[in-house]
Amino acid sequence: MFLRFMIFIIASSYTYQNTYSQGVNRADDHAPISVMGDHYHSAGEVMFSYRYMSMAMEGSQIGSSKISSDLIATTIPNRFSSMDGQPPTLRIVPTKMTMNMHMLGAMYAPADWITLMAMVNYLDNEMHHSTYKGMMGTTVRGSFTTKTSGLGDTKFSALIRARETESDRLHITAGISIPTGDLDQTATILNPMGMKPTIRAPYGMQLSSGTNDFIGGLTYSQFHDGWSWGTQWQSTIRTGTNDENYTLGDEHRITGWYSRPFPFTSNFSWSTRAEYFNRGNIQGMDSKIMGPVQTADPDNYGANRISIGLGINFATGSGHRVALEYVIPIQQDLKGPQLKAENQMTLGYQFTF
Ligand SMILES: [Cu+2]
Repeated sequence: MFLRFMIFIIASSYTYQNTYSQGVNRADDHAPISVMGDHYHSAGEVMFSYRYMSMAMEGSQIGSSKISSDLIATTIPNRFSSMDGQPPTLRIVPTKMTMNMHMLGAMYAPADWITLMAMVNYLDNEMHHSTYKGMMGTTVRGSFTTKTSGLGDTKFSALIRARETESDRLHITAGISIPTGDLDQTATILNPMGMKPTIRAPYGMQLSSGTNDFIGGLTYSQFHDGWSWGTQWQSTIRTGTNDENYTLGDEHRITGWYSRPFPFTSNFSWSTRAEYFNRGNIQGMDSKIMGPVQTADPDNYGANRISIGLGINFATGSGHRVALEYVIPIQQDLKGPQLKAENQMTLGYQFTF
């Protein structure tokens, strides 16, 4: 019995050591699944991937303080109040939002030093609102849900290998996001007077930035026996102004993760991760987006967020990978009122050959 146990231990740790150098066999060879462009490939390799990301938002904040729907409806000024029929305060309040994203990706390395990456996105957004009755007071007239969906923006990047040793890697990401998504999505709302007009959906429900955006980043990862870690900076810089006369805020992310293969098998690994995210406000304005609602104000989009994530990666060793990561914000500072993030789940499948 004891002997059999010892043989098992030795055999397992032998396999463990054997698959230990970085490569397709080690599950933590890739970063947690929500991290984009985290790895490159060897010359001739092709990878296809599918990711599903779902983000939930609920309740509003100004800065880092929560604010109730009643308080928004009775005290926060409506920037369009000087226009005909517009109430003085924000009488329509978003209560909840879910953003679902399906991402199809392809990677190909024409040479060891460069990996090309393309990604197509399909977005599916849903926002719930409460509408308050008339110009003042806290009587709720009703609620309504708006939905938008369709193709998002398409991204092309080059991942350039800057350093690779037995135990660490560094690469540069340079890419562009092409505005293939729609900027003119509409939604039927319930207004404070009880009418149900169909109008242009707010910025956060549109499917595109409408501009060509530059993507830049750096990724470093280091591998040890029994653990690995990595860090990535990535920014999206908008260029110019879109057809509807505005520019979304630039986005910056800095993240770091720590991963460990499971005992006795490097096919599974788990990870913890921390991320800092910053997004600027919208510059300019779409003249068709207006109303007594926080999402119609381009000044309510800036955000600073610190999140932590827990993930699991599985690699078969024959080129298939499945991974899941769950992320929750631990601190957010929002230009607002703005809906606060509650959680984000990403599930991914990758196939390399
Ligand atoms: Cu890949």
